[in-house]
Amino acid sequence: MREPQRRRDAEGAGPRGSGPSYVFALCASAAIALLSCVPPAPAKRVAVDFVASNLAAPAGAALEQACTPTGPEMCFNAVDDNCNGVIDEGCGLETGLLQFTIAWSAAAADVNLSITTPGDEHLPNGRERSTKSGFHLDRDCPGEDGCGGQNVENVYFDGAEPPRGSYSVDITLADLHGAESPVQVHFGARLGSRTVGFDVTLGPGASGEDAAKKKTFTFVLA
Ligand SMILES: [Ca+2]
Ligand SMILES: [Ca+2]
Repeated sequence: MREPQRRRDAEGAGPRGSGPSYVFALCASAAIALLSCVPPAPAKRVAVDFVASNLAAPAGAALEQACTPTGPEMCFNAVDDNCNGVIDEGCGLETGLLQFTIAWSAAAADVNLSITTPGDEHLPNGRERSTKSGFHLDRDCPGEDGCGGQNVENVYFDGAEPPRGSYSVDITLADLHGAESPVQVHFGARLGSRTVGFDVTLGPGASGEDAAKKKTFTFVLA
């Protein structure tokens, strides 16, 4: 007698679980999810009247200068996946004519992104996260900036005329905090209407030398 009872329950569960309303709800939520992960309209092509040259990746890193679209934009990987000229758009990161982004998956590791502008401004500078010329650090991970285990740091320029001259962008391993060494970091840069990037590994190195904890990207804006 127990067997038919169980079967009836199972049959009863079927229509509730796979009926039209369930399918509709599934489609609706899928549609909403799709909407929220579709990137906003392609970045507006803004007039860029500067040229970035002398791009130099750190020793041992291969600079990717040609963007190859791989699909919709993915968040928090510091890659311009859809090659629209903006890194991680639609993910809550700010962007501008210049944008520098690092992403790393070692949750505990503290990696810092910092830049030195042609006017010898340093960002960040102590607790200061903006420069007079218009650069801002909009995320500091890991920490209280909504990192949620997806470590990203992002610097962007919010004006129309970025300072001309030599830039230096440092990627520094501040503290492993128990993470395995070396730490893999992806760096992406938006330079006007194009994006470039490279992968680096940061670690204390066999002899503990500091050089292996800091990698630098340089370029000149003219
Ligand atoms: Ca993009
Ligand atoms: Ca991305």
